[in-house]
Amino acid sequence: IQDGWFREINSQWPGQAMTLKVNRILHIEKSQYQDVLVFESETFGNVLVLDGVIQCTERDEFSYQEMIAHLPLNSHPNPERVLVIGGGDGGVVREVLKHDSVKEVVLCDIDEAVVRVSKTYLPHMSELLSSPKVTVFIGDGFKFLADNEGTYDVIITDSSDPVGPAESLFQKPYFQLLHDALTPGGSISTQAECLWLHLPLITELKKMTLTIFPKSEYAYTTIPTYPSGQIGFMICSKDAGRDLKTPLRTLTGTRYYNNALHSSAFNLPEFGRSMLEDN
Ligand code: AAT
Repeated sequence: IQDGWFREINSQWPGQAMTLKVNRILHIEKSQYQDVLVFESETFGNVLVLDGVIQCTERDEFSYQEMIAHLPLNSHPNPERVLVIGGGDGGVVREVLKHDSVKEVVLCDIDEAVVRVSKTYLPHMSELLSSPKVTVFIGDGFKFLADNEGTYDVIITDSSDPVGPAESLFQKPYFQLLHDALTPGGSISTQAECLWLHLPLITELKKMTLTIFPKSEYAYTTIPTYPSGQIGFMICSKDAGRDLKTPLRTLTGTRYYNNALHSSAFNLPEFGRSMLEDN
């Protein structure tokens, strides 16, 4: 933070940086895993930053949390048990609970500090972490999966970028664990970065996931405070016949997601489509 502005300078997006005006700093801490910062911004509400990277703001978080959750859930015929890896702010759990079929949600974030500060400074995201349907587990998602085979209908990986504690969550052994932790016909979604910045990474993710899952697609959302204003997800299913692009139910209470957008989120601009589909 310099002269009252936070700048997101990082080698993962060289030569550019989102800048937000700071009203006041609410919390600074060095946790066991990362630098944790929460500030009140002038126009985006409270902002959570880990290792200098924006994780969410109160104003635009819904576009990411809704899409990463509803794309896999609303294309699954009957999601009952759901696991969220990362996402300690609770925003994705809030979205998962909008599905009436869901009986149980487990959240596994590596860092208790994220859950703790979110309960204080991001109440609209964290409030449903106390729901009787929700269990919060603090630990590494990679290890958690290895202990829970054949258990979940949908697993959502709401993870930070592949530099830091989330590095392993972008690699093949993790996707094999995800596959094995699903029930038959289960689906996953994972945070899969930005078309404008990370096309080689996304291309690799698509190729790698197709060696494990019969179905794998990249879909995206728009969001002002993530790098380049766009972020996507790998959506994969164990069921070769699953149509991931067609929503099966109509949800109420969303602000970004709707059924038309569900299908169109898979339509990529030509520079992305040709890399991902023609290779
Ligand atoms: N919904 C907010 C968006 C996030 S949060 C990412 C979360 O992943 C953090 O709370 C972090 O503590 C957690 N995390 C990181 N590594 C692991 C791990 N190995 N196991 C479990 N949880 C982990 C993502 C923001 C994306 C930013 C885009 N630039």
